[in-house]
Amino acid sequence: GRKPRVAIIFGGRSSEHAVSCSTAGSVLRALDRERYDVIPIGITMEGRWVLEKDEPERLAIQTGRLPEVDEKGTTVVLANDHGGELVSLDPGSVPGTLGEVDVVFPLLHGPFGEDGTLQGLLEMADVRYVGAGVLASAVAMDKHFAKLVFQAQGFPVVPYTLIKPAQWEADPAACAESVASLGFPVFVKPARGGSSIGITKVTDPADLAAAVEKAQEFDPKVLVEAAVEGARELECGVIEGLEGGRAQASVVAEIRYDSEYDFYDFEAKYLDDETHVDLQLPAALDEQLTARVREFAVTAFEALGVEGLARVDFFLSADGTLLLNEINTMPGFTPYSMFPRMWAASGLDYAALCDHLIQLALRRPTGLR
Ligand code: G1L
Repeated sequence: GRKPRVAIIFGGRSSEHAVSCSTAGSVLRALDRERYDVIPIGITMEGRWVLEKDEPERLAIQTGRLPEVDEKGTTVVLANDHGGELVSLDPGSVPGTLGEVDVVFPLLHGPFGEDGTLQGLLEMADVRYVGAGVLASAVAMDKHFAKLVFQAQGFPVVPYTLIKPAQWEADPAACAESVASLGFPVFVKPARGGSSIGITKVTDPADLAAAVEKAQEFDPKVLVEAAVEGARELECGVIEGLEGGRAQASVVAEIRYDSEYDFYDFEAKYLDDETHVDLQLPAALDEQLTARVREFAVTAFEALGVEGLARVDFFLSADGTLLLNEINTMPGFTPYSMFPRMWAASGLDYAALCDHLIQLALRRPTGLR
């Protein structure tokens, strides 16, 4: 038969537009054209869907230039494999015809992409897609709801308090008091945000208000988390098995920070020339602890009902307790990002990883599952 048609969707109305474009460049480069017909679809900063040229090089991040979806591209419409039209997001223009798409590889960050909205659109249109479904995407995206679900399922999490905009406005002193009960330092975070944007470590209570207001620029809902003293930060990659077997865990990695960086923030990740993080791959852990982390990662993946892939992040406290910090259903996905690197170290290289994810998506039924 014909080759499966894979639509890579990237860009989007997000602060991480350029990261998404560059990730799409890597995925485009990795896909075997003997096996797949590849359709690159960009979403412009304004939200228009356009057909992009298949030029991975153009999408790479180069010094002095951030890649971006071409505003002048032809508006596109997707169709599912039985002729149904997905959506015309730009009703004013005459769309180009794309034909059928067998599977979508969504490379979008933040609101309208990572949070389950694109997944919902694809579900309604009967189009298969790579990665987590609506519910798992939405829950994983919202650090507050993720914690509620983790706690309800008995996973230990880092103590936290939530600050909603109305509470902050009505009684900042009460909010500060509930934060103080966590003990300082704390991390102040937008509840729904990727890549550590808007996060501040607060050591002095006097700096709390500024940190909350900064986080509120990215999300009205703000989460304040205790800093776990002496904790090590561990990550594990999980992918669904091909033959319906249990999900698989990658080797475990540890992240350590240069003293001037308190956490793996956006700047440390993407903007600085030098690396301020020390990644240990595999992490120096004994066999038993490694096994515990991997087992825990798979259990958490299954408990949240994630499909496809996720990066599961932990804290290992000084007394040996493993705390579940985050499940990221759309982890950094360039060949240099943690998730692909953990899988490469586990014997699955970037191209094989992309291929595995597409095969999983192609085999997945549409509708309730
Ligand atoms: F489709 C997958 F595999 F589920 C997927 C989708 C998106 C994996 C990883 C990502 N990651 C990203 O899109 C990003 C973090 C690079 C955003 Cl720009």
